[in-house]
Amino acid sequence: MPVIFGDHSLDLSRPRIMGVLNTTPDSFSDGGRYYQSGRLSLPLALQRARQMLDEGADMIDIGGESTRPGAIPVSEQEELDRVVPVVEAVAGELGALVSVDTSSPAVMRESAAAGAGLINDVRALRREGALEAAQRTGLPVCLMHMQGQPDTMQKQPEYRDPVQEVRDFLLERCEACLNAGFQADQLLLDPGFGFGKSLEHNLELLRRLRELADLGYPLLVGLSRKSMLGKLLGRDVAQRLPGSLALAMASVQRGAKIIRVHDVAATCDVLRVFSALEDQAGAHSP
Ligand code: 8Y4
Repeated sequence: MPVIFGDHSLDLSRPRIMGVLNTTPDSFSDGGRYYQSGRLSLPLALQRARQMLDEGADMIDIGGESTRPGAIPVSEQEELDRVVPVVEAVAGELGALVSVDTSSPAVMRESAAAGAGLINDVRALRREGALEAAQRTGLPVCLMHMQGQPDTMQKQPEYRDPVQEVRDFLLERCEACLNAGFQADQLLLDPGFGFGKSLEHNLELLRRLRELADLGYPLLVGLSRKSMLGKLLGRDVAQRLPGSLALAMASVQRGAKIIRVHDVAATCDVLRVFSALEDQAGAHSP
């Protein structure tokens, strides 16, 4: 099942890696990594993108808004200034498939013009004008579930049945997209691990991920280094790689097709082991 991402096509019959590239100065896990003298450095961001591609990333997710509680809100202009040059360079100079992590219609439009191949919206195109803007780009979109708003979503997350609520929400957003002119093969779904969910909610969503994979849309998951690992293991963000790899394996075994990660080389090994187990022949080459 090849999926068309702008100028790129990706076969999702085996799971793929999305490498995270944060252009925010205040991201929890890697904030400000590509800043020099208080300014985003395009060469540093490009170097990191190139490294992730060398390590086996199939696409690079570029974001300019931090969604962590307490993060400084970013203006649309600031987000454009951060994201669009990086999208243009990673897509243009490196020829890579770029996913743009944004909820802003202007960032969607300008990133598509700069060569992005996927819109990754943690708000599932609910912001004013986003549905229309995304549809007009012609690009596929990843629709993510989030309960509440970034600032307060982890205060008291509550569900009767998290899998049912996430499924109902995602299907409602699919319906809105189809009504706005998207084709079904342009939609990807994501349960939004950590976005308004307790540890138990996250674990149940992962345990029952197959129910979401069975909806028929490719499933994207982001579990890398997240606080569920902090809660489960009592480790800070720099010590979460083994836990992240366990979650990556668990998610692909339950049908996830794109894994959003910070640690590309290590996750690539996990996917190679998984694919070898799935395959009847081949796929064991180094
Ligand atoms: C440590 C590291 C602690 C990372 C928290 C985090 C997702 C996503 C994010 C996701 C999709 C994050 C943009 C949050 N998570 N997009 N974006 N799915 N589609 N937190 O799960 O990585 S940012």
